[in-house]
Parts: sequence; structure tokens; C-alpha cells
Amino acid sequence: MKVKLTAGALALALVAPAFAHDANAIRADAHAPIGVMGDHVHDRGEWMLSYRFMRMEMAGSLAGEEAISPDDIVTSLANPHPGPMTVRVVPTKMTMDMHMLGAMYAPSDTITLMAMVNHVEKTMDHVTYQGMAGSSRLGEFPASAKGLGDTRLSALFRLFEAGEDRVVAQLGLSLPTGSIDETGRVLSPMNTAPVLTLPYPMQLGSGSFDPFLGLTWTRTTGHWTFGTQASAVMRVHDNDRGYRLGDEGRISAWGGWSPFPSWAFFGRFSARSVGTIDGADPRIAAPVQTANPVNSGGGRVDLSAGVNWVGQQGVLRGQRFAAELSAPVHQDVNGVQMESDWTLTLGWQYALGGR
Ligand SMILES: [Cu+2]
Repeated sequence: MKVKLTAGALALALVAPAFAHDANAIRADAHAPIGVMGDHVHDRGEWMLSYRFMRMEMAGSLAGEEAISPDDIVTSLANPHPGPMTVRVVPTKMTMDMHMLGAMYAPSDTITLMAMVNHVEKTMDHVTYQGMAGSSRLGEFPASAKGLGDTRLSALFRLFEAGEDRVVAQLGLSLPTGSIDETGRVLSPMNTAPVLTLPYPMQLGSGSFDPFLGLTWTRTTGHWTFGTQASAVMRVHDNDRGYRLGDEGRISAWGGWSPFPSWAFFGRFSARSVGTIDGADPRIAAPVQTANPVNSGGGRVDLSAGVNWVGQQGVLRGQRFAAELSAPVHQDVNGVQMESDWTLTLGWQYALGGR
């Protein structure tokens, strides 16, 4: 034990000065964990291209904070629906894959512009119950939707930078390039297979122009980095199908350890609150919990582990690769909704140009 500690101290003593003196080194911890966006700015004339892949898995359902089985959903009153309709179809599993292509450009040291386009693919498995009541199962079916998601344009402002601290503000607008007209063939309780407009969580966009903003503070000191971000998305108008998604607020805080400039290991905490859908799309009227706007929004706390790596030499210099895995430690949904399991984000970033 004593030998190990001494060896560790020696290794640190060797690494620390090299780290401190290498002014040319690109630091992996200069960017936040890959699940965080809008955390950094660029120097004048610099470009950055990025690609992110995100997979999100959900399974089972919650009523508030408690797990609820499909049988209980279709036989209990836990799922109020306007009108006489009862729930006869329950989602059992959902996968969402997102490919995000981003570009950043800094016309000045103060302002960095950012654009991000997404391709979204959603798959949801369902179980259908027979007839108008009871808990006898008729069968299962999947529904899927894929295509362009909403496009995010924003400006990032270097509000403050001194010594170890940096504060960045983000002001943006999400454009409704994602479809809200996705349809799919479903299995009805009457054993028919109509094509219907898919429920809200299966649509690819919000259908509205949504302003968003963020404020990020980071401190990098020696081998350590700390950051915190507050952000919000506002739904300021109804889309042309007669509803708007709920507003979103989010806070996140992370700490990172960087034993060498190329590597940074992160732990992150994030909490979000999402409002309920306001209004309703008259086409979405299936006897499934996801078709009821009451079953939308809620609160959630996630913990994440992440790693950033950045190349220092040759063609890999400045190329960043990152991964982050998140899982909820607390969920409190409005009404009855699917339960989130985990989210994996992989990313590549490359900055070029500049002074
Ligand atoms: Cu960037």
C-alpha cells in the first residue's frame, strides 16, 4: 500500500509539471461532457464541425413516481382521458436514435454562431388489449417514425473570461423542420389495423418556433474542471395542429478530472422539468396513454459518466472524441408515461482555422 502510494505520488509529480508547461497542448476538458451543448465559444475565425449520435431507451411505465404494469394501466383509473375512451393500448418499449450534425463559427472573439440539424428515428413497441374492457391481450405491434428533426440556430456569447473562469450565454431559436404528421399502422382493440396519426412522443418535432437560452459557467484549475449550466426552451405559440409542447427547464453540474491533457473523465448531475402539452391534435385520438396530453411532461434527475479525448499530434491534432452514459435516478411523470432507462451519447468534434 505504502509502495503504491509513493509510486502514485511520483507519477503525479512527473505528470503535473509536464502538464503545466505544455502550452501547446489541447485540453480534453476545454469542452464539457458530450451530453452538454452550448458550453463553449471559439476564437475569431475558428470553425468547428461536430457529429453526435444519441441513443435513448425507455421501457415500462410509471404513474407519477411508481411503476405501473400494462394490465394495471388498462384496468385502473390511473390514466384519465377526456371523453369516454379507455386505454386499450400500452407502449412497452421505446428506442430513439438521433444523429446530430453541428457547425460552429466565430465571427469575433465575443460571438460564436452555431447550427445543428438532426435526424431522428423512433421505435415504440405496444401491447393491445382485446375489446373495450378487461385485461386479455390481443397482440403486439411496433410503430416507428424517422426523418429530419427540428433545427437549432443559436448565438453563443463570451460574457466573461478571466483566469480559470469562463461564462458563456446562449440565445437560440429552434425551427420546426421536424414532422408532426407521422403516421403508422396500429393494432386496434377490435383486431383491425388502421393507419393513424402517431401520438405526441412519436412525432419528430415540436411544430413550433421555440426560443431557447442557456448560461454556462466553467472553471478549469490544474487537473480539475467544474461546470454548471442552466437552460430553458420556451414554447411560445401553438403549432398548426393546435397544440404546443411544454416548456423545458434544465440545470446541470459536472466535475472533470484530467490526468493528461488528452483525457478527461467526467461525472455529471442534471435535473429537468418539462411542462404538459397545451392543446391537442384532433387527429391523435387512439386509446393509448401517449395520445392523451395529460400524460406528458414531468421532472427527472439524471447521473452521467463521460470521457473526452483529444488528439495532440498529426492528423488527430484537435480531433475530439467523447462518450457519455446517463441514467435517471429519479423520475416523476405527469399522469402515466413510459420510464426512461438510459441515454448514450457519442460525439466527434473538430475545430479548424482561427488565428
Ligand atoms: Cu465548438
